[in-house]
Amino acid sequence: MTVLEQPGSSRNTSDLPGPPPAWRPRVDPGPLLPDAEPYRLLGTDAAGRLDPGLLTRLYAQLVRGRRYNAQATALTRQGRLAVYPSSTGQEACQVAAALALEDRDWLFPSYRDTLAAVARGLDPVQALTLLRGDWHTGYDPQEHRIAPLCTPLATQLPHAVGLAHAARLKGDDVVALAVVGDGGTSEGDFHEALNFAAVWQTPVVFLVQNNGFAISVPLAKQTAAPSLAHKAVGYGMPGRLVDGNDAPALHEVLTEAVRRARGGGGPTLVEAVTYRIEAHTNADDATRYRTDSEVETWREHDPIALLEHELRDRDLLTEEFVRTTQEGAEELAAGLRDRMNADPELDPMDLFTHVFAEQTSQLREQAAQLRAELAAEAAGHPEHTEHGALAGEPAAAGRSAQETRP
Ligand SMILES: Cc1ncc(C[n+]2csc(CCOP(=O)(O)OP(=O)(O)O)c2C)c(N)n1
Repeated sequence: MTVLEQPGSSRNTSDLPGPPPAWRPRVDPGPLLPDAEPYRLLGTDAAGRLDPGLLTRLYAQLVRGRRYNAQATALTRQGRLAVYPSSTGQEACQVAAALALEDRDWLFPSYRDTLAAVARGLDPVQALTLLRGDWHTGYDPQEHRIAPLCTPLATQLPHAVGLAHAARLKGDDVVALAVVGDGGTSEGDFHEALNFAAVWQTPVVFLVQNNGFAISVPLAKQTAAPSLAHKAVGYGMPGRLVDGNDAPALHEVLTEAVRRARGGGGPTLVEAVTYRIEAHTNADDATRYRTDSEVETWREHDPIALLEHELRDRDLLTEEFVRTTQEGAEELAAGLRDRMNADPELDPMDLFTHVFAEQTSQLREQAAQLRAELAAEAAGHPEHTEHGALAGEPAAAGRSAQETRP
């Protein structure tokens, strides 16, 4: 029985002529509906068929990912990283997304998804460059097929759809996978992207990382939908509800969605149910809006522990494997620490490039003023920079050159 045939759907029968038959739904919504419960593999009979190579690969990436998150968070405390939205507890989403893609595909991440970029092979320092406060994205998106990390919520979704649509028009065999948070699903860009993708059967996969919160806003205040995966049905694409801490389950669902998209089957919306173990960023105090006991219940559903259980059951968690995995993770953290502790070489004049293709007269004036200040400082004439201006020029709102420098 499909949803259209359910009892009660005939309650509107009337003797009067109805709308012409052309109104009829063109799609049976039944097959688009997500499972009632998040899809899982670990701890089920189906886990036995999982390839040991995939399981160990996922595990090694999860362990590296957790260490990467811990190191990046530590760098914020040491003043080496301006801000870090940690994906601790969400590593399975990050890793499964990266591993579901082929080299030729594109990843469209948000600010929380630097680990997905690293798991896809990006240099961890390059992945953190923007969050360090630099003016550029830190890597060449074309080279890595990773779009810039998006801070404006959900804007990466129409970008992903546009790229995937263009690729299909050109005959390129490319799929775009875009990652968005639960809060991002309330944005207009989410609606526009999903609607366009479904109408045009664009080869794109939308991964919603439902980590329970949009900063302090819990999911219950974000949406009244039965689940975020249900939103897919309204657009005419399949919705999949998955345990986002079950790395093999999410990897399987995303791989299948990518395959479907590549084969011309159109987009899929995947909701991964997970939890943000850390605060929103280092600038947030999560104790103000959630309890420690809630966090504890999610620690008991930890993605690494879940996978460890399966590996142990199958004698795949050998001492040698655990040791080399941990050593690899420590090596990644040490490299990140060393390289992020080196001062970046900044040219203050970069402030004026990449703003307008053609400079405005005000910016040209300000650039000339800064150039003169820098030259005076380099020549050892601090009196020229004391008021942020050369003699005879207006002071820069009473601030010293030191203060106005990035
Ligand atoms: C268009 C827009 N509106 C508001 C913000 C401010 N903001 C930054 S993060 C955030 C919460 C996002 O939550 P969610 O989408 O669930 O992602 P998460 O941070 O949990 O990964 C908000 C509202 C923004 N960055 N962009």
